[in-house]
Amino acid sequence: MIKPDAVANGHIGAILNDIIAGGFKIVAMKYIKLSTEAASQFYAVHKERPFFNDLVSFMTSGPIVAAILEKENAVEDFRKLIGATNPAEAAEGTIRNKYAKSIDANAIHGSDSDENAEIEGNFFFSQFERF
Ligand code: DGI
Repeated sequence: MIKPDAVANGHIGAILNDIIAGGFKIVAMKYIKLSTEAASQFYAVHKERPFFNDLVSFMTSGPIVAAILEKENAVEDFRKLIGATNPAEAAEGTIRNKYAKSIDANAIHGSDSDENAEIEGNFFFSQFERF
């Protein structure tokens, strides 16, 4: 997901360029705005955390780009490409280092396992939306 801050700041094109240059193939993509219910479901794993309400209101504050990406070793390589959750700790040249401003508005989301990539892909896309 390209998050609302990165969309609002005009970084969709630059981020997609970095993703494609990183060797990822776009299998599915859409431009949507999450409802409170959808964002709460997507981040349900964090529902007991103190930042949950802020996270949900941020994720529903504007449109996002959701995509399914394909690559050998995709999960690990994508997390390397996006950098640490906190942009202040994200390595030079990573997407969060270049385009994120804070830990809550951190520009991009990447799945943290193959299993979650499957679950999150199914959250956004039907079988007819993947190529
Ligand atoms: O997989 P990540 O997005 O890198 O990180 P995550 O799954 O641990 O957390 C999901 C999102 O929740 C993260 O992108 C930003 C937010 N978050 C995580 N930890 C904190 C946080 N937000 C705040 N304000 N404080 C945190 O400690």
